[in-house]
Amino acid sequence: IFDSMRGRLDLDKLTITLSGIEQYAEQICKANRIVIVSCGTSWHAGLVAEYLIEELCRINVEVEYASEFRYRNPIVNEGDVILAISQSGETADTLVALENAKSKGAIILGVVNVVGSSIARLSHAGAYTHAGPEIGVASTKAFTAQLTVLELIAIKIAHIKKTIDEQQYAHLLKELSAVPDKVQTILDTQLPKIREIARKYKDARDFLYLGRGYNFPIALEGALKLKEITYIHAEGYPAAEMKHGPIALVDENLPVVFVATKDRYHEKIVSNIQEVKARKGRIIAVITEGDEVSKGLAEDYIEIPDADEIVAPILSVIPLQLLSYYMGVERNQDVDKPRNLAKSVTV
Ligand code: F1P
Repeated sequence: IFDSMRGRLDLDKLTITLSGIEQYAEQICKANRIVIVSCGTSWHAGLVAEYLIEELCRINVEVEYASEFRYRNPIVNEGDVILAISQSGETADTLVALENAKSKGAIILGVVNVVGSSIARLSHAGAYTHAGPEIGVASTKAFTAQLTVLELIAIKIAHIKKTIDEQQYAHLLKELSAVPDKVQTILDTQLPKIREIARKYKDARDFLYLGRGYNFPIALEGALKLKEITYIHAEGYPAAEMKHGPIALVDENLPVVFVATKDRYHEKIVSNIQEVKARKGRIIAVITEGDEVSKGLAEDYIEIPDADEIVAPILSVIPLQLLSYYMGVERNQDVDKPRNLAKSVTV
């Protein structure tokens, strides 16, 4: 299931696939809001996109579960931009939600993996993720490809809208171009450690995943991957929400995974780590290479290369995907075909 990580992200190809979106750039720039509609892992990619588009493009974004948006009679006006994210392009809830919105005059954009799929055909414009077929049921390389394409869309729209200047534009594209080598660095240096951590915690009953900002959806995705592949109960939360409930769960038996790479929230997440440590929680942290403070606090840590916080989620999710993968392997579970899950939910 980790084929994509053995390959390389092809930025040139992805840039070309954005041409469909660029044709609608004017309408997107003028839109009062963008509603992102998706399910599961694709919904988590949508949350990252919300943060990106609001920050870089200054356009209001709402992220909806397609299964709710489809049934709850939402307000959709002519000219609204609805952005669907789907690996399969066949998810029934996403498809019907889009058909409803299209009938009300919305512009439908799709970020889809499967070429020629129903959602791709229904969209006015879109970008294919071209991640290739997923071997496993749980979405992994599709997610990293979705994040990459969504980053490109946000950067392109922001550039056209002039909400970022030339210098920022060049900087962000350069940061994205550096992603493949940084992914390779993670694979070259961290695999034995991730496997060791998986072995150590494979019998835990529950896990908590915490992150802030761009890493908050990554905490949700890490928890989802663990549930899907290992059947261990896991919850993801924004780190600052911990004190509003989940902190009651923390004791010496609870592994708490912090996605704590260096970004504008770093000091705050370090204090969240300290709060968990004070309650004897077992801290596993995904950190930026050389972050000695976090290393000193965590029981176990996985290091990833330094990156702009905007592209960091593409990197920070990889150790979490691998952690779930190795835990599944250690527990003798079929990581490619977890029980009860369907690759594409068409009913
Ligand atoms: C959404 C999704 C996947 C998940 C599983 C069930 O599908 O929730 O994220 O891994 O396969 O469906 P999609 O709309 O992205 O194809």
